[in-house]
Amino acid sequence: MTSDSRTLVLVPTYNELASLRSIVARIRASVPKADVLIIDDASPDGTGALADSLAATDARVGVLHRPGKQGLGAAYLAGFRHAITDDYHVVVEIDADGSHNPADLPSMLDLVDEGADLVIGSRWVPGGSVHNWPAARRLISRTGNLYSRLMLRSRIRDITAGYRAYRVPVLASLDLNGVSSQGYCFQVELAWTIEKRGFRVVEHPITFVERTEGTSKMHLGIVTEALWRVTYWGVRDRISLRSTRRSSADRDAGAGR
Ligand SMILES: Nc1nc2c(ncn2[C@@H]2O[C@H](COP(=O)(O)OP(=O)(O)OP(=O)(O)O)[C@@H](O)[C@H]2O)c(=O)[nH]1
Ligand SMILES: [Mg+2]
Repeated sequence: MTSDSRTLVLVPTYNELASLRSIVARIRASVPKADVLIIDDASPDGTGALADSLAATDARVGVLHRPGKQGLGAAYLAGFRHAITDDYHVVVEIDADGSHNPADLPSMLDLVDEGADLVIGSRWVPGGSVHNWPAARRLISRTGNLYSRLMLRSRIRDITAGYRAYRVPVLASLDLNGVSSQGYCFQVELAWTIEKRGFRVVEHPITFVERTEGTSKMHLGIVTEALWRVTYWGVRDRISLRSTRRSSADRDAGAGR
């Protein structure tokens, strides 16, 4: 049984006029009891106006207009605050470009019902796949995930994935004001923080389909942000682990004297 009630599906948009109507219809069909919040950063192509018209004809659809493009991370943080304030049980992240199939949502929500704190729609676990990605894009994703896993000592296979369901009280327990990364790195930071806190992270295999409409907002800055932040966190954790070990060894030696 899927409890899609008290679920808020966040759909961040920047210039997604071509795909927004279809993705919202597919989400509504897949999880009819869930609410949908479109978070638009003043898209110049009129996505915000389309979002308003979708909301005007469907009480389960709402729109959060933001004054300008501030990045995916900032858009999602605004959506999370909304989910916390309005007392939702589960909050979902999904791209507006059709890369994530809303038909996966009932299974992902079932996993939350069964006890997962974070469910990641994963391309890189058995059963998961990617359609229509050039070899270079696959390589970036696979290498970035492997590097993050090793640096952060994480068990998550697709830590950069943007298709997710979070248990809202878990998000509420985090210091969201302290989350500062933006693109893929925003996803890495949140998943890693949740995993480190000992919450239950489950990966659900999905087929990711490259967008066929609109243009990607991915750029080199997003990749370099992830690279330097993951490196910084990994090195910082190793240094603090080493100094913790050293001070407990000193303490033990002192006690043995
Ligand atoms: N509100 C808001 N949404 C954004 C922003 N940047 C990206 N998005 C949305 O975030 C989702 C993911 O962005 P994409 O451009 O598809 O990025 P991607 O999926 O990493 O890259 P591709 O695989 O090339 O499509 C889409 O729904 C975008 O419209 C932003 O600054 N603000
Ligand atoms: Mg995309």
